[in-house]
Amino acid sequence: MRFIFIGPPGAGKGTQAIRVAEMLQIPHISTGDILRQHVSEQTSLGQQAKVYMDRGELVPDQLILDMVQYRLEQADTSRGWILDGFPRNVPQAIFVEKLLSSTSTEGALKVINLDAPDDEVVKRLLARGRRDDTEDTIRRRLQVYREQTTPLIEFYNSRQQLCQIDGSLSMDEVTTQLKQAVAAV
Ligand code: B4P
Repeated sequence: MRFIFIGPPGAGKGTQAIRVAEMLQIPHISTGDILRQHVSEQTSLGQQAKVYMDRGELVPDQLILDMVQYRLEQADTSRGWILDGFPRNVPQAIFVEKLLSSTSTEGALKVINLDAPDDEVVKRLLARGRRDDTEDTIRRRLQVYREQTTPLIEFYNSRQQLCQIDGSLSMDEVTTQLKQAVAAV
């Protein structure tokens, strides 16, 4: 069981990925969380990543790809995983595709596109108030999402791996829809 959660910042990827991972008993792997851990521990990666995260930009692929590969090689991933916030651009998606074709893990890849309107996600993120949740940074993250991440919708749709979920509903309503989508895999 392998799932990728994509969608604009604040659509609920992290919120829902935690719930689905617990339900399926597979690890929830959030590149945002791993990066924030590096930032708080002031590792070399964290110090480099922080500059981009504070601006609402994507952290460069050369920093992200090794980090993800290392995480996916851990023993707890043998039954599957949920990738939350990765891939975020086409080169990262091609990296996942190559990684999967070189491993023997069984099971289909399903990509959940959790979408929500800009006004709704801005409202949610301002209420959350994380250090990168200022109005300017949120607007920049939404712009980066439109430019670099939305091409993944067609990338995965053309591979018949995409499932659309309405992230503007309440948290529990979204979870109900996700449970149905996951059961259908
Ligand atoms: P992320 O940590 O992935 O941040 P995000 O997109 O803002 O989080 P998410 O969308 O999961 O938030 P959620 O909806 O759960 O990335 C942060 C930064 O890290 C990026 O800007 C980038 O710099 C870097 N980065 C991460 N991955 C990268 C990659 N692959 N490549 C390069 N750079 C990368 O939660 C939002 C809020 O909404 C919460 O407060 C929640 O309670 C609320 N909420 C959720 N669902 C709701 C609902 N249905 N109704 C009402 N409120 C809801």
